Amino acid sequence: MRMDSKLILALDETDKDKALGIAKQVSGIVDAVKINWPLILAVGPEMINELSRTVDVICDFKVADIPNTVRLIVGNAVNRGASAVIVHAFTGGDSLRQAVDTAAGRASIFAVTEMSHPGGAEFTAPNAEAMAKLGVECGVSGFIAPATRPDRITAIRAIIGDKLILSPGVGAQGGAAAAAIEAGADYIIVGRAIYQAKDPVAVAKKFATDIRTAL
Ligand code: 3DU
Repeated sequence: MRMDSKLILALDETDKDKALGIAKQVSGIVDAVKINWPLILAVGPEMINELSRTVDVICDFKVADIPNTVRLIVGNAVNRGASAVIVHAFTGGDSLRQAVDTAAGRASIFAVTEMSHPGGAEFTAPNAEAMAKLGVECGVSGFIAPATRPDRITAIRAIIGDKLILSPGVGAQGGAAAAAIEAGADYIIVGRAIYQAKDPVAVAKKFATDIRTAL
């Protein structure tokens, strides 16, 4: 995954033509496109193949299952062209290791520590540090940490050394790109603020500028 703008588009648009159009428009600005169940369920898993021909695709499947099912999900996503897959860390070391082994250098595995919405403070936040430690032991490439609580990005950074932090929660959820970068995030994930904008290119450029300025 390249590291130019450090901006990742969360493409939760469920109309196929609109989704492909926005991805094409911003593909020169963002470093990757993250896709999630809304787009996969509305359009189909071939979106992974299609998008990955022109841009790095992160499959945000938040995989949370037994190792065998993790293997099947991660393997299918990677075979379709995913550059990275997001998994939950709370499933434990065997499932996390299985994700890393299945990706086997062909793709990155990012583990969710603490979720960005208010409910993320209930169960994920109190366990985030332990999940980050486990993720490091299991060899994941990086972590998902909340831009809505920048201090928590800093707490995770203190545990994971130079592993990557991808940070959602900017824009529609109220977080700010600059604050997340200053707290230690490597990439900012932005969805609705870009794909629902009248001018997604202008908004993406603005976020890229915010990130560059904060570095
Ligand atoms: O709120 P936005 O529209 O910018 O989208 C954020 C995306 O990141 C969306 O796909 C959501 O499912 C994902 N995400 C979080 O927002 C928060 C997390 O803790 C993990 C993933």
